[in-house]
Amino acid sequence: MLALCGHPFSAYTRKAPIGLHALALYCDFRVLDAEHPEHGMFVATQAGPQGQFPVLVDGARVAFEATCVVEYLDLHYPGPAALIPRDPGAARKVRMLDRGFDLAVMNVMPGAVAEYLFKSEPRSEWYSPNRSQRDPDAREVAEIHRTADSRFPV
Ligand SMILES: N[C@@H](CCC(=O)N[C@@H](CS)C(=O)NCC(=O)O)C(=O)O
Repeated sequence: MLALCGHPFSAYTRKAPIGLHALALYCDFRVLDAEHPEHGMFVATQAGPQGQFPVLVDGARVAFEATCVVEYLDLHYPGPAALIPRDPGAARKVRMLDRGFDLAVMNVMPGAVAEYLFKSEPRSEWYSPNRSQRDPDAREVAEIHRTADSRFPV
């Protein structure tokens, strides 16, 4: 049985199910939260050096990195439509787009989310339930959007 460890508010966790849906695969969702510390412990200790999510669990095998989860599904559970083009040249273009979005856009957007949700505190404190909330810094958010737009104009 397939299981996906992640959190519904995590954009990368949202990316992995695109492959699951496209291939019509059922997957158990293991949410990382205070009520399921074993899920967080699994991700932190068994699934990649960074302990990040999403993580796909397939029996004894795990796949981490959202892109690799999609590739894993395409490889092991191929459907009628390929998730990654079979033609190597076309696949390269898709991978470049994927890397471009992840490394040029997705890496700056969490700053905007953090502005809305949290004070500008050290990362380790983002998850503190005792943090106080405030209005986002509009200048900071605008700067983040400008950066993302300039890197990947759409
Ligand atoms: N490069 C990773 C990034 C995953 C990522 O940043 N996950 C975030 C949640 S969206 C995370 O694990 N944050 C907690 C942490 O970094 O400790 C991927 O593509 O899956």
